[in-house]
Amino acid sequence: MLKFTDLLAFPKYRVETIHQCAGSPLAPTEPTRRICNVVWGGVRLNDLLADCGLDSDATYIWAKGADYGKFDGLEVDSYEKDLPVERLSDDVLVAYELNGKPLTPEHGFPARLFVPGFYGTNSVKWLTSLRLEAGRAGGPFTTRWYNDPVLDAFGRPTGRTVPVWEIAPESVIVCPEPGASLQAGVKHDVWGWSWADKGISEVRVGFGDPARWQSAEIENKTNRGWQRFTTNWIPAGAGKQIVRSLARSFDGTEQPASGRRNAVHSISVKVI
Ligand SMILES: Nc1nc2c(c(=O)[nH]1)N[C@H]1C(S)=C(S)[C@@H](COP(=O)(O)O)O[C@H]1N2
Ligand SMILES: [Mo]
Repeated sequence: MLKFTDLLAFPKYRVETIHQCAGSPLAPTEPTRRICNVVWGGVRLNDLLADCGLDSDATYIWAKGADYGKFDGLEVDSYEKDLPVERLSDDVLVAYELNGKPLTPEHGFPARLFVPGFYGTNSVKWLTSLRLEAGRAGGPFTTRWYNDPVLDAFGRPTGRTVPVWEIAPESVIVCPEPGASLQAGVKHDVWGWSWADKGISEVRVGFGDPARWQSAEIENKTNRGWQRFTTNWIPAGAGKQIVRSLARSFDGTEQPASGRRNAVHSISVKVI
């Protein structure tokens, strides 16, 4: 049993990281692009486990939050997720600060789990218990929801599922804004953010024909945060044009064109 003041007695660490919602577990393929880049402060889960001793049979850490209620017609007595022990590293926190300030109630006060690079659903707020277990947690948030269908090379379901853990490669164009008017024949800056649990190895930015999409410059990954990409574009010809960005992560995974939560995003601009 740990009190909040006991947590504060451990060394405090900060981790800058992306924080992304995977979207509704009832619509697992729908893109949400609910993403931010923030700094969490708190205690290393590794330090807490070293203090209590890691059971060698443990393969998962079950984390429970204080909230309960009805979701999709099912009465649930607590929000519970599980984290594979292999994911443990010094960046996994029991966080009590967000951007240098105490957590607010909606973000998990007094303390929450935070797993950088994993979708937000895994970072249990209003943390009440952590347990070392030899298998996966049996509640609906780990068995019924948050398990994605695995597709084959043709995009057909294989019947297998994979837990919603690592954040897949994704990118959004920030500039130009959707609907912007751009002058033809003039060089325009184009930039945006890209991110993936594994880090981004390439972002291609597309104007029209995919064969002519160009590689953007990508900021180096120095932490678990998102990476800025930059390029430029001299539009030719007047009219509506679609601009797209496509990110690839270091494990070779690319954003799909459609049908997944990390599908390519496009914006429409007006060339004048
Ligand atoms: N206890 C608890 N923790 C939770 C949730 C929840 O419903 N209950 N939602 C999860 C989901 S789906 C997301 S995306 C993040 C959102 O964290 P934020 O509100 O700090 O952005 O919290 C996660 N942790
Ligand atoms: Mo979420």
